[in-house]
Amino acid sequence: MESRILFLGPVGAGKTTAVRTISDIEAVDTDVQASDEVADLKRTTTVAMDMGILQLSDTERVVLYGAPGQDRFDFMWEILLEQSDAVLLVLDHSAADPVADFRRYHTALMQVPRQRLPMAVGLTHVDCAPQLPLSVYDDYLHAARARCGCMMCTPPVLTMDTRERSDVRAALVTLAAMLEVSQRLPIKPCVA
Ligand SMILES: Nc1nc2c(ncn2[C@@H]2O[C@H](COP(=O)(O)OP(=O)(O)OP(=O)(O)O)[C@@H](O)[C@H]2O)c(=O)[nH]1
Ligand SMILES: [Mg+2]
Repeated sequence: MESRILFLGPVGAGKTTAVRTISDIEAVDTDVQASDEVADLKRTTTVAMDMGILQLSDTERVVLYGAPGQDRFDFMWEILLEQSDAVLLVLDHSAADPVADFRRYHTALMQVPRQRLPMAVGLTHVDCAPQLPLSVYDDYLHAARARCGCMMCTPPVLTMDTRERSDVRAALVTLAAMLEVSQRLPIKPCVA
């Protein structure tokens, strides 16, 4: 059996790192030297996609896709979402306005055709913003839950350092459980 997970989120959140960290094969990436404002953040950036494979057993594997974070490549989202069974929204908690990033990506994901994909949020770089409590996302999540409490509209939020295999694995286990539930209990159309 094969499941396909997409890592999606802003530039520098850690999507390529996550795919590299957990993949059992050498991950394929399309990173190039960063230019413009991205170069201030990091050396390279993804321009098309990342791909890796996590082999769980002889018959079970997870195909891992990483999307590019730059807005100018956002046409890739829909192509990759079409190929995916579940999404991990990877957000940099130390970014200038991580709650706005959460709102922007979550709202966009709710609007794409395969909007009912199981989704979880992985907050990275928490170590870089020790002063910022994780409760900053509460108001947004409470408002989302008031509109619709289904597991896609109100996704579980985890912290992760994408350089750590155990953290990436924990996020994938969460998504695998959500996928299993969504396959056994078809999700009712939600109101959001
Ligand atoms: N301090 C810290 N660094 C992290 C953490 N997670 C990832 N990183 C680092 O942050 C950087 C993330 O870079 P990428 O993985 O290329 O980011 P990306 O999301 O693929 O970015 P684009 O392809 O440009 O959209 C890497 O240098 C990682 O080593 C974390 O939790 N804490
Ligand atoms: Mg990348």
